[in-house]
Amino acid sequence: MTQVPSPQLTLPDGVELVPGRGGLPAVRIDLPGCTGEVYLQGAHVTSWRPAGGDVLWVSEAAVFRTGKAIRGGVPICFPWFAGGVDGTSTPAHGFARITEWNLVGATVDDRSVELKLALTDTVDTRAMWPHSFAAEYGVRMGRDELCLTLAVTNTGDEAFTFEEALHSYFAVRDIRQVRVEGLEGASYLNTVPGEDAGPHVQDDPIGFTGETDRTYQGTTATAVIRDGDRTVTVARDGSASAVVWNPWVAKSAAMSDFGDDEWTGMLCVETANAKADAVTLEPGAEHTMTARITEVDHGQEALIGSS
Ligand code: TA6
Repeated sequence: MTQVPSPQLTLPDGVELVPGRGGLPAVRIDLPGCTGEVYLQGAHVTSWRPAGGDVLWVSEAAVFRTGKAIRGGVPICFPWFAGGVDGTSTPAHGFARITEWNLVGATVDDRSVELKLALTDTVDTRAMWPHSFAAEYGVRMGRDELCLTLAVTNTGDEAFTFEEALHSYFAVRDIRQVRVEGLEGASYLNTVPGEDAGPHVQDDPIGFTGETDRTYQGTTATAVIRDGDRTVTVARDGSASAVVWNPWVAKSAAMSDFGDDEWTGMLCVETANAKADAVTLEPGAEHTMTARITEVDHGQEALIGSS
């Protein structure tokens, strides 16, 4: 069923609901300070362009089809991460990213747009995960920051435990030159097949010399992506896990919706509560997780400064 904004919802100037790629409904944002795009399927932010290029990365081979996760942007992983705590849950990363959310709010101020999208349990979701819930996703997009907030409420009469992740794909110039700072001292699990799972402690800033797939646990630290003269910052509230992923050569080639040579231009730094950091909600309780993403392009700043 193709969603339409809630009947009483009037979209402000600069915000329109359009047929996106593959005909999937998308909210297109065009403000003086930034442009962006959010698909109703998965409440999936696929673009945030505050000034120069897109801060987010989407594969050229991404498939835009009902029920297929979009390869890139910010997929919402809920109510489990990967295969879930026991590794057997399907679909991978939960059903939220392949289910259509309702657009329930859209407001614009002089600096940003705020969208509200909602997802509640259905007979289909209960068949996969037998719990009643209400999820609300806030997307605040402006020139200075992309702020994503996922609030989950237990609307049932029994406690439930869930995992969640804002699985952010960031565009980088060359992953081999990138460093991620801020997670030093944090413990992580290594999920690269065939490697020592750990736990390990992150001693230094993270560099990339091969497939990297790490779930940092018990850390609320801000991650800082150093990409040449660009800095992308991922600050987290209500999140105790951070996931860092680059598929490198072999895994990129093994994914049909990921170009074989695209691995050099992307990096996932995800805001999450996964594995040991899964969240338990009593009936009526709510949990909120927020990612606050900023980008500074020092080269662009210098250019503007010199003009
Ligand atoms: O977040 C890292 C990860 O769990 C990797 O192991 C890899 O599977 C990635 O997510 C992408 O998962 P997807 O289901 O979108 O192909």
